[in-house]
Formats: sequence, C-alpha cells, structure tokens
Amino acid sequence: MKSAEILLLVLCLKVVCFLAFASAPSTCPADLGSKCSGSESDEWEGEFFPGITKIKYEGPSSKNRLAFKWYNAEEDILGKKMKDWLRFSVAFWHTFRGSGADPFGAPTKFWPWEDGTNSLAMAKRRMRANFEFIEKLGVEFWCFHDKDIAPDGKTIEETNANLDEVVAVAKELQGSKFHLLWGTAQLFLHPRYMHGAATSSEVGVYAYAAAQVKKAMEVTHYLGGENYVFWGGREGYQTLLNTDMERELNHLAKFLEAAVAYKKKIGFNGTLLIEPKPQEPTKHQYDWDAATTANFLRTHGLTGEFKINIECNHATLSGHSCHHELETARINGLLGNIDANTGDPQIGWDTDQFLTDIGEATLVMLSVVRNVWGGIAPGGFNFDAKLRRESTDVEDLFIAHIIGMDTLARGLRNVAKLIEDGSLSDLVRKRYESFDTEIGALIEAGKADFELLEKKALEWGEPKVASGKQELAEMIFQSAL
Ligand code: XLS
Ligand code: NI
Ligand code: NI
Repeated sequence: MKSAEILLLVLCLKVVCFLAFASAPSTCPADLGSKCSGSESDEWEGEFFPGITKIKYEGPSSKNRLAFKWYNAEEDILGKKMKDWLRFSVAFWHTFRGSGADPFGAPTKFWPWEDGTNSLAMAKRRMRANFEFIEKLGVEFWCFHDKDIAPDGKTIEETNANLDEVVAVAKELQGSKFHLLWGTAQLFLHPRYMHGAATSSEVGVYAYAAAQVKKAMEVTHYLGGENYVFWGGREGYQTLLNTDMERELNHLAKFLEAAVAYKKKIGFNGTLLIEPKPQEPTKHQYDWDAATTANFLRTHGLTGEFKINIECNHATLSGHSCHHELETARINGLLGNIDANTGDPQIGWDTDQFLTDIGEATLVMLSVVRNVWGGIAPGGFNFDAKLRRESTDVEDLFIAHIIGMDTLARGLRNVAKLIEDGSLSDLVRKRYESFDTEIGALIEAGKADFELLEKKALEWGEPKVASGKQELAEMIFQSAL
C-alpha cells in the first residue's frame, strides 16, 4: 500500500477503536450470530463462563491449566495469608473492555456475551460477567474507570445517571464477598482532554474534569472503594514551546487539593493514589516516576494525602526497574498499590503484559514484604494487564490471571526463603558495617562536621575498600528462585 493509504487505514482503525470504547456502534460483528442483538435487555442465559469451575490450588506438580500451582489463598506465609499479602484485583478495562485492537489492527476479541454495542444493557450484562469471573478466579477485588463500566450520555447529568445505574448493579453483585480496590476517572480518551484534564489550557476542560472526578469519587465511595487512583494520562506536554509548565503544575496541585477536600467532605476514607508514568500518550507526563511524583507531592504539601501506585511497565518506560520504583516509593513512605504487569524488553511502550518472570516477581515481593506497614494493604495487586491480541479464547482470560497470580505467589514464597536463609540481608548489613561504629553513628545523627571528619581521615590514612559482592548477592538471590 502507498503510505497515504496506510495512513488512511490507520486512521480508520483508530476510529474503530475509539468507537468501541466511546459510543454505541449500532452494528454487530458479523460472527456474533443470534447473540448479537444490541437489545435493551441485560439478560444472559446461564453462565458467562460455562465449563469453568472455581479455580483451585493443586500444587506445583499439577498439569491442569485451570488450577493454581503456587497461589494457595489461605496458606500462611510470613505470618499472613497469601491472599492478604497479595490482594489481587481484576482490571475491568483490560479484561472486559480490551478488544485486541491496536493502532494497525481491528478488534480480535468478540466475547460471547458482547452484543457489539456500548449500551446500558450491555454494560450491566458485562458487569455480571465480571463478578462471575472474579468469583471463579478466587479474587476478591476489582478496579474500574468510570468510562469502562457505563456509556456516556449526551450531558453530564445523563452520563452520571448511566453510571449510577451500572454502579447499582455492581453494588448488588459485590455483596460483602467482593471489594473495590479502586476506582478512577478516565480523563484521556475523549477529544476534550487532548490538552490534558487538570493541566489543560482550557478552563472549561478543567471544570469538566473536576465534575467527572467528583462523580467517580462518589461512586467509588458508594462501592466501598479502598483507594482512588489518579493516572494523568494526558497531564503533560508535546512541546514546551506552547506550554506554561509552571502554571500547569500549579493547576494540577490545585485540582488534587480540591479532590482531597471533596474526599473529606463526603467522608471517603480510601487512600488517594497517584500512578506515575513517564510518557505515552504524551511525550512527557508530569508524574514521570516515583521520585518526581514524591517531589511534586512534597512541593505542594500533599504527601500526607497521597500515596503512589507503581506500575511495573511504567517503571521500565521511565528507565528504571520496577524494583527501583517500588523501593523509591517505599523509602518515602509512599508505596500504596501495585499495577502488576510487565513490558517487553524489546518493545519501548506500555504493552501491559501479565508478569510471568519469577525473578522479577521475587524482587517486587521483597519491596512489599519490607514495606513499613508490612505489605501494601489497603492497596493490592491490580492486574493492569491484557491478553495479547492473538489470544482470543475465553479461557485465555483465566489462564492469564492464573499465571499472573502464580508468579507473584512464587515471588512471595521465594522472599520467605530469602528471609529464612538470612544471608542476603547479612550481606547487605555487613556491607555497611563500618558505619556501625561511634563515628558512623555521629554521621548518621548529623553530628559529624567536616573538621571532625578531616581529623579522622588524617588519623586513618588511606581507607580499605571491601568487595561489593554483587555476584554473591546474585547467587544467593537465585538460590531462592
Ligand atoms: C495506563 C494506566 C491506566 C491506569 C488507570 O497506562 O496504567 O490503566 O492504571 O487509569
Ligand atoms: Ni495502570
Ligand atoms: Ni499502564
């Protein structure tokens, strides 16, 4: 194809993707047969996942693809049940709205319960599928964006009314058995947000975003949400030439202050979380990484009000490891939640894959176990992860979550082994032993001035410098995997 034709095709497909999320196409994909009615009814006969029963723990030797090999919810590890360390959550947007579309290709996933519309009836039916899914998977939590779960109306009032209808269904299905890990407002898809939401150059957009977040906080509160997330997908810039960065950052801070005030006003006790991401969709996003976010919160006096949601794939996009981002959040007392996913080492964008690397999961769990308050509750592990475009069977949804859960469960088991063995923490402790001295204590207490340190340097002469033992550390770490 000529490049102009390719461009046209890409644009068309982008429109298809956009429609799949944003409005209600009236036609059904050809292969949906009689199920594709676009009807007003949210009825669905029988189960959404027939033939799949509750996923059980069968142990490492099991060959059953629909069983856990490592995740045993009730098993005690390091003084806590596995399910309480991990607090797994299903991300509604990927699992129930992910279509498989990409910038070059149309949707590939046509789940049997979908009727090809974005109607209110479809939204309710989808919500029922969600709860059957999490029940069968043995997960207690879920997460959503406002726009994933309910269609937009013509006005803010109509949109809010749609949301209320679907939220009422969700509330009933949640009962006391399931919980909302977090809710969030989707402030990036609609063209009105092209310059950002809280950092838009348009005051009308700022106000519209505030109305949307206000409502999303209300429904999160109504559903007993344990956290509320801010991911600033378009809070950033494409060029500094047309951007007043200082003004935009101040607007963002004021927006977050208003969110804190509203949270208090409605009596919402959940944790507010900021999810850093360096870029994509914009060239530069203001919540670049954990350190940038911590600095922003501190500058604006917001540290007491927010924690950070670390997403592993965002960590690597910012040029860090997930472990680095988790440790940065942790040592700042800001580690609040994990969006559990991973990228592809050969691809430079947010591929949102399920984490299957055992070593990586062990590093993640090291930070979680070391977290000041022991774990990340009221946060959890939200599977902000999607099937590959080419994975199109309903059972793939289960398989993907099972391996994601098993991988983190293995990480937790490995951390327990490392802690029991003790040699890794011994190695680290020994490395800093020279500070476990009188002079070290003075330095750490801020009582060693340069005159004193010079006196010591003259007295000691050339210091002996010990080996860093990196390979030994790696050997010990690997022995636990
Ligand atoms: C996108 C983000 C998004 C947030 C919620 O990259 O990960 O999915 O988690 O808005
Ligand atoms: Ni995320
Ligand atoms: Ni992401």
